Amino acid sequence: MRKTVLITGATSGIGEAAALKFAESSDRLIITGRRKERLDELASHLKSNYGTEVLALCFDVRDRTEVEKHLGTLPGEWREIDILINNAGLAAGLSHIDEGDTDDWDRMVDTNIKGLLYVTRVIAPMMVSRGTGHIFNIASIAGKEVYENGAVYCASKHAVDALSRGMRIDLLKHGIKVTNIAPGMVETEFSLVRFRGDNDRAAAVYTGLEPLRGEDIAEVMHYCASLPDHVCINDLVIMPKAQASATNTFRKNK
Ligand code: NDP
Ligand code: 8X3
Repeated sequence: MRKTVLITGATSGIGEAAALKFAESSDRLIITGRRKERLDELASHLKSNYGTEVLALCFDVRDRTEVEKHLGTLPGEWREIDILINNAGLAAGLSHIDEGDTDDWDRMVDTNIKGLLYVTRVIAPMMVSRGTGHIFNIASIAGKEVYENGAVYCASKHAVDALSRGMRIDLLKHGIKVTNIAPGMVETEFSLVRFRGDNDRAAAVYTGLEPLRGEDIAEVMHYCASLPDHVCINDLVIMPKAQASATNTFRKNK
């Protein structure tokens, strides 16, 4: 059956791959992000290649007023959201706690935790009123472990992990599923953003191993969403074969 899927952060990486995957099953998509040009390009690609019905909404998840304005006023059937993928997020910088940039900390906390909360606060009541829904929260292996120089990013993803567990309890009686997704290394724009556009530093993260691709995570989420209504995958850690923990990787030619 055709579903309505809302994906935050669909302009690149995991979110974009999820949009393409769900479009394959003729689902209707609400895609969001800050980069309007990318969003519009993806919307027209989805329409012309998959015949997808798409609503593209350009806003910053950190801005509660904007979130409420765009998602709180969805037209007609678009309010019947079956799947919410809370994906928008980022790491900014990599540094010891005594040297970290407090603006970076604000960006991570405001996007990864507060942005996810603002979106959920608008969409969850719509799901509650229909007595159905499935929320995917994109956490991270950084929400299961901590690593040197990553304290604040790891803390933000531990918060997502806790929110997934809390949401699952609060939404239990409303028939809403919550799936926490905790990927290891996925080659997207993630490292480019973390290292402020430094291509060499970003590429080095994936040198000598085969990382996950956005498509791998999209495939898994699509599988979770396709299971019978009584089945919920609560929590998934998904790693490349060459990665055993946040910091243990096996690289060839090194
Ligand atoms: P990308 O940088 O490729 O994608 C991030 C997406 O989030 C973009 O679409 C970006 O859109 C959006 N986004 C970021 N900040 C905001 C904001 N303030 N408001 C709205 N949208 C925003 O990285 P990934 O695809 O890898 O990241 C997706 C999620 O996966 C993140 O939550 C990340 O933490 C998580 N993750 C990534 C891993 C990896 O190794 N890549 C591993 C584990 C988890 P725009 O810039 O247009 O706003
Ligand atoms: C992204 C993966 O290991 O850089 O969440 O934290 S990691």
